[in-house]
Amino acid sequence: MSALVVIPTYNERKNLPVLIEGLMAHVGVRVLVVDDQSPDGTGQVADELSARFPGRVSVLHRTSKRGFGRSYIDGMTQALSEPVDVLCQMDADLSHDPRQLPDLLAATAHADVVIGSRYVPGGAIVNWPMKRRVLSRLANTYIRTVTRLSARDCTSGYRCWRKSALASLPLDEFFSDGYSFLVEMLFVAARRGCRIAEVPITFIERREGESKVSSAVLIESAITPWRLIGSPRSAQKTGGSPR
Ligand SMILES: Nc1nc2c(ncn2[C@@H]2O[C@H](COP(=O)(O)OP(=O)(O)OP(=O)(O)O)[C@@H](O)[C@H]2O)c(=O)[nH]1
Ligand SMILES: [Mg+2]
Repeated sequence: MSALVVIPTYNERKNLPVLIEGLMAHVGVRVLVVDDQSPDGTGQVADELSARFPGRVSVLHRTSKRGFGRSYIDGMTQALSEPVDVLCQMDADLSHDPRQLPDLLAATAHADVVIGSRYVPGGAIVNWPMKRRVLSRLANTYIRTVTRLSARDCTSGYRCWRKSALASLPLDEFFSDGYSFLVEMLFVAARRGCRIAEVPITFIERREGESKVSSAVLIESAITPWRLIGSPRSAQKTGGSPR
């Protein structure tokens, strides 16, 4: 099975080489780094990694407005033009362990979308303060209640998609950017009949660099579930698999 992992980066120069090395240990795995002109020079570090792993690591240097969701839209659009079976998403901050990627990839045999989940049996979170744990739990309960999504971890950014499932999403119509971009992807996928599975992961709090979660991102997250159920897309129930 071939896989392409799309990784958005903003100021991750210390984390990215460790992550890429971990991913390169897996046969058939390639990486597309999507950098937003990081002031700390992550883009250059990514170029160096691309030279070190030719044909396996490529870099998209974005020059338009910075954004997590926007980076994924551009990265996924480029990735969809590549001949791969599975497209993956993960953070660059080493919160998502590259050693767990094979578990997610294997689960795509029976699902269109596989979530690396903190909230299924076997899942765990390392080094998060109680406040952060409570916030994440509350966010997931809120999202699940409003949107009726059944996944336990709707905000996890560690995911693998069968190419056909990702290709069926109208990425250019997405309106959200922060965490809620992840929720929007899942919501639209569920409405389109994608089969969603979760496999346990151990999420580790970042040790290097800074979180980019802002109050604007949190406000967007509170509004997005309502916006999703009110949008015409929520009526789209095509049924069956998108393949
Ligand atoms: N290209 C790009 N990447 C971004 C942007 N904002 C965040 N990222 C990347 O998206 C990933 C997730 O961002 P984090 O800051 O770790 O946010 P988070 O994981 O939601 O929050 P924490 O749990 O606090 O770390 C990381 O790889 C970031 O470098 C952005 O504006 N552009
Ligand atoms: Mg993070």
